[in-house]
Amino acid sequence: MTGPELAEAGRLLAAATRPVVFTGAGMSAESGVPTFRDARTGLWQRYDPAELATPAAFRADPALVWGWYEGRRHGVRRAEPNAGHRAVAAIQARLPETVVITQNVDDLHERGGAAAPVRLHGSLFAPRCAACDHPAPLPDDTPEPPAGRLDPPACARCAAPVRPGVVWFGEALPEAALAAAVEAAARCDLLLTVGTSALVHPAAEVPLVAARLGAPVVQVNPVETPLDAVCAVNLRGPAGEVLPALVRAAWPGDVGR
Ligand code: BV8
Ligand code: ZN
Repeated sequence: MTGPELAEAGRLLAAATRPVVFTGAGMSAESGVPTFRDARTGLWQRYDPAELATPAAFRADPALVWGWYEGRRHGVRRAEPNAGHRAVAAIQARLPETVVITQNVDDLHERGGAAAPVRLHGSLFAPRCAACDHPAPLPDDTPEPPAGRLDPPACARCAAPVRPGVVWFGEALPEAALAAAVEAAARCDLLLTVGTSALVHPAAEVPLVAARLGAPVVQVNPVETPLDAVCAVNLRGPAGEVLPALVRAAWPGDVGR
């Protein structure tokens, strides 16, 4: 990727001191982690993810939902951070006040070198009791992903089923994470939104907070999204290619360092 858009985005990044990097499933697509829209294979492909990712689905069929999440966790463990994740870490290394805010439940930002992303929708690696919230140990890894339903483990404290540590539709986001995200977006001098369709709320409002307060918003996405209108620059391409090019455009001197 070259051209005036990249040069302009590079200029905005080089001028920033406290950027926000806001990411969605597209950030991990090139690592082989399916985006939310196409996150279902096998038994689960006949279910709408927004249906599966709900407390009601877990109550109705805990083994179906637990199996789905264990399959996703299995996949993420076998995935590697991509050049996009590493570029985000490079931005943070260059600008220590960078705040990474993610909707993703994978751990690829951390494995890509980014420090403490703000997790709006939880993590696949933080199971807890569905009744008493007692943290539960991660089940051992298995050579093969679960082929179908898988009974969730029982809570060590109250024996209720253990659930994935993610935020389901209809559930409130973790207050501290949402507050940190809104605060970072309100004080940022650039917001980079990467690989999100910006359809799920309240997360989708984070880039709008930055735009409303006058910070330039730069979008990285191969296709148009509802955020296009508020963006100073739209970089149409995959994160794993565009983000390294953006870092090179911002800090040409760093190439090869
Ligand atoms: C709540 C964890 C209330 C689980 C997730 C306002 C308006 C309308 C609706 C609502 C509203 N407020 C609330 C709602 C309801 C609902 C909602 O937003 N529904 C939507 C569907 C309309 N929101 C909720 O239910 C939220 N909770 O409101 O609670 C409440 C309040 C107080 C007290 C009690 C209750 C909770 C929402 C969180 C749900 N959990 N994830 C799990 O992962 O299983 S959401 C999940 O879906 C993800 O985390 C993410 O947020 C979303 C998927 O979006 P993306 O990440 O953007 O992925 P997607 O596949 O859509 O798009 C990928 C993009 O990447 C595409 O644009 C593609 O072009 C691009 N791409 C592809 N490849 C690449 C790429 N980009 C770059 N590079 C590439 N290589
Ligand atoms: Zn319990």
